[in-house]
Amino acid sequence: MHENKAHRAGFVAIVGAPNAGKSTFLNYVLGEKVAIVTSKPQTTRHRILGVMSEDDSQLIFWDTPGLHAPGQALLNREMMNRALAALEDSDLALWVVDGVRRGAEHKTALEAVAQSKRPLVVALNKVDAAPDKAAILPLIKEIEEAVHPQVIVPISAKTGDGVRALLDEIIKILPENPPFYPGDTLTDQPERIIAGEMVREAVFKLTSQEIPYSTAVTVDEFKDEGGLISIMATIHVEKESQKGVIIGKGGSMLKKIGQTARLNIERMVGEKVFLKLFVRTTRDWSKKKSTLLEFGYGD
Ligand SMILES: Nc1nc2c(ncn2[C@@H]2O[C@H](COP(=O)(O)OP(=O)(O)OP(=O)(O)O)[C@@H](O)[C@H]2O)c(=O)[nH]1
Ligand SMILES: [Mg+2]
Repeated sequence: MHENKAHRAGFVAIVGAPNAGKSTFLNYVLGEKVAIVTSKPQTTRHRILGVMSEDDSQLIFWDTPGLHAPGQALLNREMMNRALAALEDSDLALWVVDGVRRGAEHKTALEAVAQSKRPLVVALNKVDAAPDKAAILPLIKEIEEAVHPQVIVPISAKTGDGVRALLDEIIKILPENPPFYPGDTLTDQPERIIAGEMVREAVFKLTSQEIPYSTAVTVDEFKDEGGLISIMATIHVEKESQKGVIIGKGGSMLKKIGQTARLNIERMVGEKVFLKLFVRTTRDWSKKKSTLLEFGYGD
């Protein structure tokens, strides 16, 4: 720590519509994959803490589920509650906006950040994919007029473009505080939980329609056997017919899911992994408080 410069630290809630790139942003700033990322909306289901420590600052991020109109499903209401609670618990709201494509949820997100009393910073994401850079100027103006953020920074969470400038703007706003976490803290997610998430990510990437949204993963065993991590996990679906889709013809889909997840888990733990997957029908798990709790989606 430099003696002549105050140390700043605080909690930053990363909020925004589903698929805006919130988890991609968190992984980029941490330099590690702690949150799963897919091209499908509503990938993130709970809040994930990520800590970035520098000499004079500590940014404590909450990655959150995408803000959306939750409808009837209990899981989706829990997801919205997670995101709004993170906003509530933060010193600053970082609203991640998809700079290329905005769906109906853009308005839901806008309303939530407009209601929040936290200082607001906007990251206009995916500028690497914007076909016409000039087209983002009207969007910047629109957001400025609607929510009066302290600053709007165009970024690419994928390439890292603009991210340093964004972090510096955030640090300027954070209160003077000593660090809240030891400098080597990265996340509150144990490897065991991230491993389960990586199985869920593989399901999201390899299946379609309602299947990803009907899936939850529990890790039944996570054992370090000296040079080999042995993991047993269960993929829960809501209906018997979905079980067949996850298993696939002659077990081919389950095999693909397992291979995809295993490679990611091995990258994370830096060791060989043995991954055994089971598939189980837990009828209507996303609609019942008890199973949501059991699968880690409740309070
Ligand atoms: N081209 C481009 N794609 C991006 C960028 N950031 C994220 N993406 C892609 O956008 C998709 C969604 O990214 P996520 O990080 O999962 O988005 P999210 O906001 O966490 O989504 P939810 O968890 O569903 O709310 C993925 O396919 C990412 O690869 C970016 O800066 N540029
Ligand atoms: Mg996410």
